[in-house]
Amino acid sequence: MSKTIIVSNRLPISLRHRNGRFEFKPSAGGLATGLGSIYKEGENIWIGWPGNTVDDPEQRAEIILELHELKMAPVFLSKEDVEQFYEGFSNETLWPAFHYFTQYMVYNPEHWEAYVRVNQKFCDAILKKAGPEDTIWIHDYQLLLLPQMLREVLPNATIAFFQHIPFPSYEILRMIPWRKELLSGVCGADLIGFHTYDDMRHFLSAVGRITGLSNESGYIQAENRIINVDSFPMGIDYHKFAKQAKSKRTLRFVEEFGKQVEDQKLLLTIDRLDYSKGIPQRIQAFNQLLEQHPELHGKVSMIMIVVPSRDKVQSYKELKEEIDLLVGRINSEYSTLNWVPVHYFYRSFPFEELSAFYNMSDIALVTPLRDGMNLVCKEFVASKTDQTGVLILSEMAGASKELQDAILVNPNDRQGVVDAIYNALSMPQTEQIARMSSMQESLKKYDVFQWVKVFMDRLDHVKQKQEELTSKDVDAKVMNEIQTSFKKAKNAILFLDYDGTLTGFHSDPQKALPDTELKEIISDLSPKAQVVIISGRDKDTLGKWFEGQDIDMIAEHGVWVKRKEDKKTDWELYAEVEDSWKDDIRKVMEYYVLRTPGAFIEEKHHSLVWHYRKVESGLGDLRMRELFSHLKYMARGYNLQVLEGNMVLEIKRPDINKGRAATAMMKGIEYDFVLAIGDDWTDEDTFKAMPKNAYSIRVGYAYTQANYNIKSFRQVRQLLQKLTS
Ligand code: GDG
Repeated sequence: MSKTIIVSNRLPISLRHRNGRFEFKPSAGGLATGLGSIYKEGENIWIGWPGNTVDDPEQRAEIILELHELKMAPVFLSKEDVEQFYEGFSNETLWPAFHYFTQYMVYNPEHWEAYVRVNQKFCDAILKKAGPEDTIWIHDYQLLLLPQMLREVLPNATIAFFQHIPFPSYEILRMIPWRKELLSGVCGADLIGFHTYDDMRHFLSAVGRITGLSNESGYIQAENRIINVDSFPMGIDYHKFAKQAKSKRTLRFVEEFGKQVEDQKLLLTIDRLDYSKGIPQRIQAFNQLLEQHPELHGKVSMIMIVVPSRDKVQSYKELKEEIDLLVGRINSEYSTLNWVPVHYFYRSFPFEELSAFYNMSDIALVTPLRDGMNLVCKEFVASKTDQTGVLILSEMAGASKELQDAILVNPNDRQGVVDAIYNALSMPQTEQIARMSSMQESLKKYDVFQWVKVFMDRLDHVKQKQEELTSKDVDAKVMNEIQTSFKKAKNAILFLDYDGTLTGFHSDPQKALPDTELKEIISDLSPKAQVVIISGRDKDTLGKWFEGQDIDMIAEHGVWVKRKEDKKTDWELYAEVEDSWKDDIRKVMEYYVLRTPGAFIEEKHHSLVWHYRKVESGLGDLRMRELFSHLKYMARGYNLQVLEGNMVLEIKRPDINKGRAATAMMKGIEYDFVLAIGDDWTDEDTFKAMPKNAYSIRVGYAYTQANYNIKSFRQVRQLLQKLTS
């Protein structure tokens, strides 16, 4: 039976040295809770680093056994791995880049090498456990290369990836020298998830620009399969927080802490020490509030919990010093004998105490400068069981997309944050309850268990979709069948499209000329079958490229034909063409060329084509859409058809197409073998026109009228070589 393997940099436990021995401390994090329903089932397992270095082989063996009992398997990292892969590339290159802190980015090739090496270590550890049919769900930015590493060894495995931190705009990503490797690494997955739509859209745009893989509605068309990219906002274990907030233990802490702060209004902030969390800016906003509102002195204080993190990294050390200084300054300026403005804790608290802080605080001030999701704000809302309290939330946190009933602030707008705190302090209770209950409803519904379920369902859906598309794959069996049938045939005809079918695309269309291999394939085939090159290209180009070959050619989607028997005669017009419409349309197209550097017009006998392959990605699509609607409007008057192709927009008469030309070519002749291969919508007309017994094949994995799909032009060449082998 197939199993599910969860993979993350850290296992949901921490391994600690104590008195020469090791002990495990389980993590109660949101992810561990949500995924508990998966990895604890059946043969499933969680693979990751236990969080400490272990060099002694005996100790390692002992740890493996103990973790096995907990349904986990360790990936051991050396001290150097931790420094270069984790602290280095992950936290000094990817983390700052993905949170838009480019000033902290380190570009160190040794760190990159370690990143590749450690991703490979994870891959090896997984391969020891994984079978070809297993599902592997990889988490987060430390393991971006892993999906593709696994895909290469397990081509049919179900691989999913979820990124917990933001995905930045292409402009930031492209600063990383290894951006292409990183993106190709993630694209080894079948499903790629982010917290928000913005992250997903940034990812798709970067993939398009850097790897050249295009997408439609979140589906990336990779060479041999589709990949789905979607947003899955992560929830929390709502009931755990709601229940804990009402528990006796927590209420006892609430009472105890309450005595110390008396009837002051409390502002709560909880973060891991990180520059992305905007901690200094928050202290400054609180300082400004006290400056502007002396009437609040002694009546409001801030509980600030900062959980130690990454304190070996220089930028984190500096941040810690800055926070210490700011807290010192505000407290020394405003404190009285019975009031301290900021209660600052640089440590973490047990869950019951954390819950007490959530429960007793009037306001949660969650103002990261950038945050993938942020669970603290959700935990605060779930813990407010009497529905009073106000959440102030940064627009830069993924959670702000869901929690629209919070007071949303721009963390860089200090006065805006000050005003938000002031408004929160004076918000009527009825409004607090209305906002809080609405947020609670949503968090209850989309909790972490729902998040896991929706993600897993989506993964099934992608696999099914892939299967539908590959069920028509030209595999070895189909290849043999086509070969046998070809060998038996007495009168065979092959309709072969050119660009994307017999050869790849080139940024300059005139440079995509046939190479020696292709010419040989055609020469080998032509004595044994009627070979028809059926293309949208103009007749002069086709004529020049296939000069001397014993083949038929149909150019411009069926406007022109050149038969092999009349080698000397010129091209024959296959369709009468009326082209008085061209002047008006050309003028419009020229206007769009002037506005779009890189665009150009190609004039064919029966059509005009607007090319945007060389236009800056994004701008090309935008202009094409504009031109499309413009031309569509004009096309009605002339009875023309506007069609979107591969980086082109073509306007032509609707009754001229490849299907019509192919039918005319076969008229009155009995063929006992018919094969048609093409890669885009213009070839769909050919496929539709084929007789029942024909083999029709579409290159790529798009939905098609053809009987089969084939991976790429390379496989087309293999198939054609096989016919004559
Ligand atoms: C990454 C992304 C995304 C904090 N202090 C204590 C404590 N915590 C717990 C909180 C919360 C968790 O730590 C922090 O979660 P966040 O979501 O805020 O932040 P990251 O750790 O940076 O997580 C983030 C997340 O992944 C999930 O996808 O939301 O954007 O950066 O659960 O409760 N827990 C205890 N004591 C503390 O003192 N027990």
